[in-house]
Amino acid sequence: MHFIDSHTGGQSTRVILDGGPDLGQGPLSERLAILSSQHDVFRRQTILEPKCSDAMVGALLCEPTDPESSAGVIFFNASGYLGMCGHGLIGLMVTLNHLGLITQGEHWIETPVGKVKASYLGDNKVQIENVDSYRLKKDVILEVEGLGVVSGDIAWGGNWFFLTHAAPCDITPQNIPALTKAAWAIRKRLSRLNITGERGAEIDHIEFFQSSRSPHSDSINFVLCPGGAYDRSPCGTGTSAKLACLAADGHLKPDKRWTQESVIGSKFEGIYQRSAVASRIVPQITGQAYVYADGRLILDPNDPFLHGIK
Ligand code: PYC
Repeated sequence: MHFIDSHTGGQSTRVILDGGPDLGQGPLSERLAILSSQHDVFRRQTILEPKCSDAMVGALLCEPTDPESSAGVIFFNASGYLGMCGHGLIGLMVTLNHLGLITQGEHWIETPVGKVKASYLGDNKVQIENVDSYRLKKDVILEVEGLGVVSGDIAWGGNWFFLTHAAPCDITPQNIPALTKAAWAIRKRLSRLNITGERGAEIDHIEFFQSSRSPHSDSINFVLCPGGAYDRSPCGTGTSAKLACLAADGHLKPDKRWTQESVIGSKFEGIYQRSAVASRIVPQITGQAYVYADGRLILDPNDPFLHGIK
């Protein structure tokens, strides 16, 4: 299997270019259902240790259904599948440009949660127009062991997020273990209380915020991803969910720039327009990615960890 690795603001993406299972020609949501129900071994072989790491997001490149689209993609990680992935899409676009498969300008990329417009701007820079994003619930109150009362918003930005200012400590690289533990406790509490996104969807991303220490960004975040790894980037879908909350509260006007900084100091620029659907926004996220590896995965049937370390 030919793969290309890149990172977007420090968060890695492994694009698998060939060798994936036959998923048919249906919409990407249907192909994701086939991949997860019949070929999950593909995910485990390509993203779990020892071939990869918990923090990485995999991106299976697929033929699009519409000839007007440049590509289709299914995102996955060490614990399962993602509807959309902002940093991953930026990584995919830079990878496709690196391979000479796309040029500068606008492209449509098909994902399991809808078609996303992505523009390659040159100099490793990509702007994505994410799926419609919205806040589902404001000020959800939880009692969380070790943290006390926590209040946060539930929002959709291509994945489901619980966004809160209730970080137990400063959002700094030194505090990543404490932030991870606290975010995990919130996630477990949400699940125990059966607090979900729409149609019972699990809220599998927890996002802490605090005001920025620098004049070059508006806010710093820490995002816990579904498998327990933290997002090194400011999280494209998480920034979209944040913009949806800011818009719903009237704290950010359409077309006004928001700079989101990650716990390791990388940045995404976000702006939004109002969607045609009431109470929803169309977020645009801009970031940069860098390709750092081009290789082949070898699947040796004698390898005792061929299917990854669970
Ligand atoms: O950038 O949307 C994102 C993302 C989701 C999980 C990791 N990164």
